[in-house]
Amino acid sequence: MNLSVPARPYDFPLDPSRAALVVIDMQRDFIEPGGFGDALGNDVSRLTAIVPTVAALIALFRENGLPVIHTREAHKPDLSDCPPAKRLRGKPGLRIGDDGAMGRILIAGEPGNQILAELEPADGELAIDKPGKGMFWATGLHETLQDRGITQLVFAGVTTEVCVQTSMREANDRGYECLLIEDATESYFPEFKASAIEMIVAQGGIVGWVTPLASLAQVLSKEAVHG
Ligand code: TIU
Repeated sequence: MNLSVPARPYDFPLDPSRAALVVIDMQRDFIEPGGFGDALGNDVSRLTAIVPTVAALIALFRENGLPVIHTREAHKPDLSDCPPAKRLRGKPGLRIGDDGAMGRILIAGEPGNQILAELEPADGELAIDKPGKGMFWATGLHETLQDRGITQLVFAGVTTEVCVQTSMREANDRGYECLLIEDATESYFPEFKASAIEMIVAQGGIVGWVTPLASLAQVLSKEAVHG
């Protein structure tokens, strides 16, 4: 049964039996002071501020028995999955694989690569390492979602215009309906977040739908109460 979630550019027809939440890259290196994002000169406080909202969104899915998927932007320690075109774009000393304040930058298993403790994946939840900006590139995630009958993806995480938007666009091309929770995503650049949201909902929802957590929570909480 579809539930109508108030959203832009029009109501999102949520089918809880086919939906999953995807939390993109809420990892220490992008969000915590002293991490990679901070070292690049970004204001990480903008990203830290959404953590309670992302936690509430995850809790909403868990309470409703709906799947939650987590991603990390992570490369293998030997960098065999990091093309030079990606690695060499960074500043020397602050490149992927270099030693940072929280271990090697964007390398799987390093302290900075961990998802924030407050948002830790629960037992049984899928947590995938992705070497690209998008969550489908070199991850096998599409096949996993198809096996589970998932056709709708609700998005949260960072950053809005980079890994979140790329993942939504990749999802579009694979046939998923995408809903972005606007207060559970953030960018280091407020104007980029605002532009990304407008790009997503433009032209009748060319990339997908956007709504605040409260709109989704109101609909899903009613569903949890009334079944
Ligand atoms: N996760 C993600 O968005 N990776 C980035 O590198 N984002 C930036 O905005 N730099």
